[in-house]
Amino acid sequence: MSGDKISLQPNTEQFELKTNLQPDGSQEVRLILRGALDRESVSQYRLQAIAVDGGDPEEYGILEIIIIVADANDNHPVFDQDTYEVTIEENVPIDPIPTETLVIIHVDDVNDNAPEIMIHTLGDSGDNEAVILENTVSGTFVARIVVNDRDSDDNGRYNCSLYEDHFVLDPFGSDFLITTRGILDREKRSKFSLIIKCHDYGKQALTRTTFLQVSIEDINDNCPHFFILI
Ligand SMILES: [Ca+2]
Ligand SMILES: [Ca+2]
Ligand SMILES: [Ca+2]
Ligand SMILES: [Ca+2]
Repeated sequence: MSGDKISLQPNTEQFELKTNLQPDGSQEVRLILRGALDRESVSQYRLQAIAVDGGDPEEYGILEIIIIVADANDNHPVFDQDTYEVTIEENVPIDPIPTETLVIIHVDDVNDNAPEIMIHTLGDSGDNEAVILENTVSGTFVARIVVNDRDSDDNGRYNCSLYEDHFVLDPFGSDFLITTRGILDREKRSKFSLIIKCHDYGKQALTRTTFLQVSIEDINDNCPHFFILI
């Protein structure tokens, strides 16, 4: 290749040819790598080293150069799905997720809320106090119990109970109603303190207890008695 002009085709940023004239007049040709290769961008280069002599007519020779870029483990793990779904329990701190992909996190419910109990009574007596007249029929409305449990599924399902012989608690839709059982006589007993207990159905069930004061209002149902002292 003495006296030849050698060029590389096509021109690339990555490669160039360097020629060194040897003592015997020949040229040593080296292919020099100028820039970093990225196999993920270009995995193969097809180049031609074209040598042209100085003759007339010019003669030329072509050397095909195929460069195959070997893989280096220079990438983070590649996700083979667009989205990943993982399940964690709520209330657990989430570690940073160390790569760029869409992660959908389903939060498993933990039973961390006890049922909340709200009592609605008639009149102005206040929510934890009901007033009913004595002698009203059995089944008279005393209070409506509204329960809310912020958890989901069984952790958020609930039931309530009431232990008091003179009153009964029944489901009413998702609420509960407290009504009288039998006829109440103020002259026998004028106040009741009802204990309402609600629990959820979580594996570790949570309960909440609240109280309702029921006052029995007097009506004039007793005639005066005469005591004759002899
Ligand atoms: Ca919860
Ligand atoms: Ca709950
Ligand atoms: Ca009475
Ligand atoms: Ca009375």
